[in-house]
Amino acid sequence: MQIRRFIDSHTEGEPTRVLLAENDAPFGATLPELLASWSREGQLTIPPDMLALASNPRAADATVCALVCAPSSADASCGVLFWNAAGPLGMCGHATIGLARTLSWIGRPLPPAAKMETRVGLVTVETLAHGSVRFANVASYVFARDVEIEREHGGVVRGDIAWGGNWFFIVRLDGAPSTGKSGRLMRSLEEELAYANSIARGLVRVNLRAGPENNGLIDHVALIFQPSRRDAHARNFVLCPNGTFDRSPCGTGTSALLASLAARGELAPNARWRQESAIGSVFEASYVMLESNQTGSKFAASSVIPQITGRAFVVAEGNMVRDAGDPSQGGGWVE
Ligand code: PYC
Repeated sequence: MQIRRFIDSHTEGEPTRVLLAENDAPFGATLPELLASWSREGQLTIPPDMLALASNPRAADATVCALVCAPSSADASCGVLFWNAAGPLGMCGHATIGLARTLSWIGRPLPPAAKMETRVGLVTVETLAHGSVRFANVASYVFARDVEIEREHGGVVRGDIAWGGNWFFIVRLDGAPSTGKSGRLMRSLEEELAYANSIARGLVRVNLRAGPENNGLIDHVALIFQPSRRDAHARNFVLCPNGTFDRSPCGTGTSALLASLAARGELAPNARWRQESAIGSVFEASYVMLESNQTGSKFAASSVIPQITGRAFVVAEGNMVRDAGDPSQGGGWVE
């Protein structure tokens, strides 16, 4: 697959790069066809030249690519595959918002209550005024509560493992009732990055796995703090598998937190939750309980459907240039 056209946006500070075929059309392959062609022995691997589109020197290192393709389901408007420099993501909330905004910007707005097919399920997307987009995420749930992990270099942290379209290890540092401790504010980005990394390495060391989705890989860490804004309920710092932190409040991370709050009886269905990000931007969120007729063996009894609203802004568009002499074209810098 040759990628030329790209459109860059940011959602509450976090970059998205939308990849389209010629004439701004979706790529012709359906999402399952694309997944099959990029999978070996059931393992999805993003080709190196595609990973290269989400990393230095072609993109900011926090970039998530959103490749738009044909849906396989009749009730979906498009399919989308998300990845960052480290590999495929399941869902990506900020990039869903960025994609919807980008499609409006190129004159191909999604229909009202459009369904988008992702590799982990259908999401429903609503384009609102002033750059805002709302989406209803895939069913989100808590896999395990109060799991203790030894951090790299020592010290034990306790967290919930929850699915929000990616797997998260959620560490509450906000002094919520469930922790019984007084909370704290976020420290510097460098300190929280080091702290989150020590937890991520602790998870890898014990090879802790979650439920069946995405092979149970717990590849995101969400630290939850007291908010710095009076109009937010909590602030987060989300470490992504590419080693960067999410500048937005993280759509899938907020979804996982909502599932945890719901499971702990700390947030009622339909109650408003304002999630502040590491850089101070905000998503507005709420959840409904998953209707019982949607409950299958795949979902825990207390699954929720999170609904998240944020703003995205298009910042650049262009064409990728391939130079056969460029040592970085296959990803990274290859001597
Ligand atoms: O918004 O879900 C999200 C997300 C995941 C990784 C980066 N952003």
